Amino acid sequence: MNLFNLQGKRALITGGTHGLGMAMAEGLASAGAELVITGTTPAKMEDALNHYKNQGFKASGYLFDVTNEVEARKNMDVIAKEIGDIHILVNNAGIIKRELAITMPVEDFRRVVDVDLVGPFIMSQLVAKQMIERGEGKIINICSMMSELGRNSVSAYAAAKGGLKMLTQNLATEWAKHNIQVNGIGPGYFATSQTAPIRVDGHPFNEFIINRTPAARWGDPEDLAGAAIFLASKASDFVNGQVVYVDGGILATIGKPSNED
Ligand code: GCO
Repeated sequence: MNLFNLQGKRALITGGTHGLGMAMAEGLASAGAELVITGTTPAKMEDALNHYKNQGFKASGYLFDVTNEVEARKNMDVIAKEIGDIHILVNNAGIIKRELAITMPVEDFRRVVDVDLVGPFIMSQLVAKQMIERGEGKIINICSMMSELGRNSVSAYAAAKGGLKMLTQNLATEWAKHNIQVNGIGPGYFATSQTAPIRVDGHPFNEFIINRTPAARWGDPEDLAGAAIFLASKASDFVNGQVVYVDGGILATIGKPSNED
């Protein structure tokens, strides 16, 4: 179990106020890590910090937009002074806009790429500076099924998440010599607020996903904790530039006709 112990480590989770970010943060904290959470909504941050503290986890929160380089740098300086070094960075904050490519406003496309791809670059660059000085660090980029597959209406998201997979490989290439591991987690279809609109009972997508997933269910956010702990811990010290897909088997299969068992 020592391999997975995160005692004495500090993990920063962007967008860790809810959803998958929160589930991964809880996983890391249960393995011993101290949490630093970023978000953009004060009320959500307050609820999240209460939620973490009620479970006995050590957590602090900072409000800033990861796409704003100046704000991100300022906050990272404050975090370094007030809290200390970050050992584990989870680039989790992300958005999706479901719009057909033919009519999608370019400004919507840009915003998705900004949050889902440029944000992780900004945060990785800021945190890697202290990781390089220390000679160790873990960066986990939250990728997606859309790092590998396309789907109607998610062109910006797929472009950004595909890019995030390649950013993962590139940062791993550049920083491995500093004993920094940069890996990704690619969640399959999970029950979160982001997928709520396509999960409602009777929505054709709900049935489609259950049929498309060999495990025949939506992922539960807690399903991600194991991969997060692994990639944040000593257990993965020679794993670099990989994306671990936690998808109930989706990427392993071509799928099946809806009338097949
Ligand atoms: C969609 C979904 C996905 C998920 C997830 C899949 O509309 O297809 O929202 O894109 O958010 O990232 O891995």
